[in-house]
Amino acid sequence: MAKTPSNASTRTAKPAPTISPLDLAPADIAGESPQKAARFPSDISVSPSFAEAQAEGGDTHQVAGGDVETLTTEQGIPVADDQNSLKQGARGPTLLEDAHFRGKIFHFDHERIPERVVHARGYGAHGFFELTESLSDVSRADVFQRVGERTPAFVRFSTVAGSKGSFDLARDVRGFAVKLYTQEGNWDLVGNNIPVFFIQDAIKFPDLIHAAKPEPDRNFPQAQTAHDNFWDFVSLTPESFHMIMWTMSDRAIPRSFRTMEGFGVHTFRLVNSDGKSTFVKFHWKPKQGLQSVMWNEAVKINGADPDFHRRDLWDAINSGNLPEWELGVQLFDDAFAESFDFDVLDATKLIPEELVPVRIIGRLVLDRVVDNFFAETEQVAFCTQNVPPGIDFSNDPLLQGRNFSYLDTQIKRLGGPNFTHIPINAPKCPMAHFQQDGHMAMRNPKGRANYEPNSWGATEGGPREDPAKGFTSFAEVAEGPKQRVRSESFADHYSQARQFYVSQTPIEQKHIGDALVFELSKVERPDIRSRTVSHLLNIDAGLAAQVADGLGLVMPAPAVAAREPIADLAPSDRLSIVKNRPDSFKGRKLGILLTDGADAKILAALLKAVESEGAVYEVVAPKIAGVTLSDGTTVAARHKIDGGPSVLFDAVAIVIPQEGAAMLSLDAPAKDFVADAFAHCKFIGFTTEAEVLLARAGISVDDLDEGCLPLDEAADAQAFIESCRALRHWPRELEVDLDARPAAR
Ligand code: HDE
Repeated sequence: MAKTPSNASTRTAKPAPTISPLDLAPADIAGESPQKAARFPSDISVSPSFAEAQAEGGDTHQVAGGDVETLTTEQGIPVADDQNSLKQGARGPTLLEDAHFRGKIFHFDHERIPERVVHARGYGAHGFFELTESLSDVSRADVFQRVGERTPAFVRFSTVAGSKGSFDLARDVRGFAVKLYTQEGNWDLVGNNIPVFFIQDAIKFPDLIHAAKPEPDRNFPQAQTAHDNFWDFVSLTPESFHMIMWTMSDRAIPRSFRTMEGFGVHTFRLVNSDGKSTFVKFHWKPKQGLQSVMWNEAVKINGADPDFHRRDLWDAINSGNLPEWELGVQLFDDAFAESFDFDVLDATKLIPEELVPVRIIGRLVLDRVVDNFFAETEQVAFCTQNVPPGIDFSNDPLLQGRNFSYLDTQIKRLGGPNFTHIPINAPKCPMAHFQQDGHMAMRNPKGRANYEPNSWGATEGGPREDPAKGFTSFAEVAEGPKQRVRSESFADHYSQARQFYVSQTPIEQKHIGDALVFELSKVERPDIRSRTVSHLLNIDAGLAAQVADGLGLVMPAPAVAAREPIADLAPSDRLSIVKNRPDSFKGRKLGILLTDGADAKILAALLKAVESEGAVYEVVAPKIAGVTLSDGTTVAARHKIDGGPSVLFDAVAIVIPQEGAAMLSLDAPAKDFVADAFAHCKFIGFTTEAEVLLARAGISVDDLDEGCLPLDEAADAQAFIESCRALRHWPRELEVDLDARPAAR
């Protein structure tokens, strides 16, 4: 249970140790800020009244001594006064001689580095990869040899279109970039949370990204594809429609980084010690299960907590609720590749798990947040071409293009060729080479020999190549005329888009249709809307009808397909989120709305049930100081009601007495709390007295469904939390949404 509010304020020079939000009393959360401590030194001359005012406010100036480090310049020179620049007289000009002042401002002026052109907004964490099944039969990669061995990892999740300061719940693809510091060099698996991509050839990437980003004349909209340029481009690029089905699905609005799958997307190769190659697709499967939010919810989360995903990851790791994924591989040979309906080199296609099962070979656990966001998350440099011996590329033209782009982009962003000297990018295995000098060189080769071959002998001559251990490319034979061409085998653009759509549950299909209607309703040009729907006709007539109806559009003719789509590909259950949800509320968050006089026994039972489920909770109350329960004990709040809307929680419990219900019935944010939880199909537990509030929020007794559970007595708490395992009560959506199609019922 949360603690009683504490008035103790801590003032230390070092940041306080990280603690779970559940452990925080309101005073901690409000943050008696350490920065406050050192604003004015005691020895500067300010008018007595001002100095007195500061003293009364409790400001103290902390100087070095005891445990406190001495502040220095970047040259290591101790600093005596960091509050005042050097002046000629108290009111005179600032002197150029003030090296500390100039050094500090100079460094500040250069604090920003260019943000990533794509995937600018991201969040990273450290962890490890542990091999659970050897892959030594198909790959010589050191990381795949010894079961039980752990390899350090750094993972960065991201959105694609938004800038660095954009919000987390954009409808967008999520980056899922993993750096494994293996004993034979860094392996960067720079993937996404969607297994296919918009385009087939890297030469179209700048066009795709230009079209998705804010339009160049007006510089909006930020972090969204709901605008003319994006839909203009994709509606002229039919190969994008499989990916469009995914980005319009709930995959593009995940509940958490922890509840997303990750995919290497391209076909790669594994190569064993005999030089034999096996094709591979990589999958990360979240142990937390798949889960997304609803679009209306996403829009509101972006306002209530733009950092929703990064905060979730930070809190989960710091509270010991360690996010975990399994690494799976789909292995196949040339014979399968030739028999498959599509080209395995085409990144707009996936291989259904029903055709090639995913073999689980390891697990990835994130167990440590970064010490410093800039040093680690911002400076981490992923490069698709970083693969150790035993892993190799296929000829996927998208992957081939990426292998150029990532190195190039790091040089621009990190300022020179020595970005591997930055700790987050440095391999954790021995390194020896003759590359030298350049900006910010940290570790030039020692000794006299900086070239090879040389005759300085084994100890002084430096490193030598190792034909047996070193990286050798798979000896694939490439032939054919030099030409700019798209392979005929890439020509089918709609069949897998349909397969994805028919693999969804009705409610997920509805969400795809709703998302298309939403996005296209933001498109100003009717011809672009119409052209988009003409492609949908090649995917599913029902979907096209839903979208045309939602837009009030006369149905266009179907787009001309480069190849006749296959209409009867078997549905794949693995492609649905709802079919792959966990049967647990573990790691999810319950929002508990309390007012003074709330039933202490019901609350205690609720917290016990939450704890035994492995879930977490946060208290929402009229005042941040918290509430006094029916038994006189006090409970701290995590949020004031308007700062903790129900969109921040997976389910809500409303534990309020009669007076509280009467009071909250007059409060718009409290009514929104309830109405949104209901509209977003959340499980709602409520005391009988809370019915007044529910009614005022527009939920009458007749509206109450199986997702609304009574909390009349302590014994009801367990059943309520067990119901929450279903995560959402989806049947409700068909009752509360005007856009609900009869087809979805
Ligand atoms: Fe990227 N991509 N990309 N991409 N990508 C970048 O590299 C690029 C593609 C992905 O957290 C950039 O360091 C091209 C597919 C992730 O730091 C840049 C093409 C997939 C991240 C770049 C693609 C991705 C990036 C920008 C078409 C999923 C973030 C900054 C051929 C498999 C990594 C940077 C991080 C970042 C280029 C397509 C995933 C510009 C040219 C497909 C997760 O180099």
